[in-house]
Amino acid sequence: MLTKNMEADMLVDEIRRTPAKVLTEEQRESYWEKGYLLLERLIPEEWLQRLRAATDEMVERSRALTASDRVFDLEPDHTADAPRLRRVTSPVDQHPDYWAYARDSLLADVAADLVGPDVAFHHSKLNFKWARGGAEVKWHQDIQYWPHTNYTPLTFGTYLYDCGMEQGPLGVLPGSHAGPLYDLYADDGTWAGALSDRDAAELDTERTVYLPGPAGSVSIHNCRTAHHSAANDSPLGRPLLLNVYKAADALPYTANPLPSAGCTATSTRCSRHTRRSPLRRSGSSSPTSTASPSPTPPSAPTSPAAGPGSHSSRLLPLFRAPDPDLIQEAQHRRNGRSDMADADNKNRKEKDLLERAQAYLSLLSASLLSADELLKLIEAMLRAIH
Ligand SMILES: O=C(O)CCC(=O)C(=O)O
Repeated sequence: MLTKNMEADMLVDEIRRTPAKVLTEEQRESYWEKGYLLLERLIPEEWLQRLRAATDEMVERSRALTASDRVFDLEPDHTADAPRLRRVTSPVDQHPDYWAYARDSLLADVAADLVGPDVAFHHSKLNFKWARGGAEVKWHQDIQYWPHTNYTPLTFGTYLYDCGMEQGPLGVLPGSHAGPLYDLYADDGTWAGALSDRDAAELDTERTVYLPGPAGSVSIHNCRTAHHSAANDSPLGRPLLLNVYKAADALPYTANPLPSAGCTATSTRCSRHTRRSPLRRSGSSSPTSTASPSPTPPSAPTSPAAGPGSHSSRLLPLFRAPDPDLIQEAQHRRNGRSDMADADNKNRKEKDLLERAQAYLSLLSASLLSADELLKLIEAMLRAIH
C-alpha cells in the first residue's frame, strides 16, 4: 500500500522531470523540503505600478462604506476620511489588473515549477494590515479552509510595497507541511480558522522564519505549512496580494469560500494541453488570452489525437485516493454550513456545484482527467456530502 509520503515523493519525482521555467533547482528542492519560498524582487515595477493603482482605487471605493460588505472588510474605526481596509475579497473580480496579474504574470509559471505543468487558479484576496494596529493573523494552515483531493494548492503573497519586520510579514514554520494537519475548530465545535492556543503552544515557534522583503517580493507557502503574521504597529501599511494556485488535478471537496464571479472554475493554464482548456472570463464569448502559453516540453503530448484518459498514467500518481482527514473536514464544513438557510446562500451553493461540475467536465475534455478518475471523484464527493 502507498503511504502519503510515498505518494508525495512520487509526485515530486514526476514534477522534477519537467525542467523549471523560472525557479532554480535549489529553489524548488527547498520548497518541497521546507514548504515555503521567498522570491525577492520577482515582480517587475511595471506590474507593481498597475497593482498599486488598482489598490488605490479599492481604497477610494471603500471610503463610501460605513460597514463591511461581501467585498470590503473594514476595521471598526474605518471612516471616509481615514479609511482602514482590512481585506478586499476576490480582488480579481474588482479590477481587471488583478485578474491580468493572476493570469499573465510569472506566478502561474512559478506554480508550474512547483506543482507540475498544468496549473489552475483557485482564488485571491488582498490583505492590508493597515498602519498602526493592522491585526495579527493567528497560526493556521490553509487547506482546512478549502479541502482538495491533493496537497498541491499553494499561496503566493506579493508585497506591493517594501515590507519590513515591523509591518507584520508572513512567518512560516519550515517543514510543517510534512507534519500534522491541525484542527481549526474551537472546543465548542465552531469554526475558528486558527489553531487553538493549546495546539499553537506546542508549535516549535522558535524556528519560525519571517519573510519580509522589498516591493515586488513574493512569498510562497504550501497549503499545509503552518503560518501566521504579527500585528502591524508601524506607521506604514502592508498591502499583501494573495493568489492561490494548484495543480489542475487538485479538485475541491467543498465550495470555494471565495468564489470568483469573474473567472470561471475552468481558469486553467495548461502547458501540456495548451489552449484546449482556455482561459476565459465568464460572460465573454471567446478566450481572453492566447498569451503566455508556456513552452510545450519536448515530451509533451500535443496531438489532439490524445483522447480523454490518454494521460492518466501521468496523472494517476498525482490523483490521490480521497484523504479520510479531508473528507472528515469536508463533513465538518458541510455541517457548519447547514444552517445557511437564506436563499442567497442556497443559490451560491447551487452555483458552486454547477461550476464544479463544469470544471470537472472541462478537465475530462482537456484529457486532464480520465473517465475512471471522474467517477472516483464523484463518488468521493457524494461520500463527503452524505
Ligand atoms: O495577511 C497575512 O498576513 C496572512 C495571510 C494568511 O495567512 C492567509 O491568507 O492564509
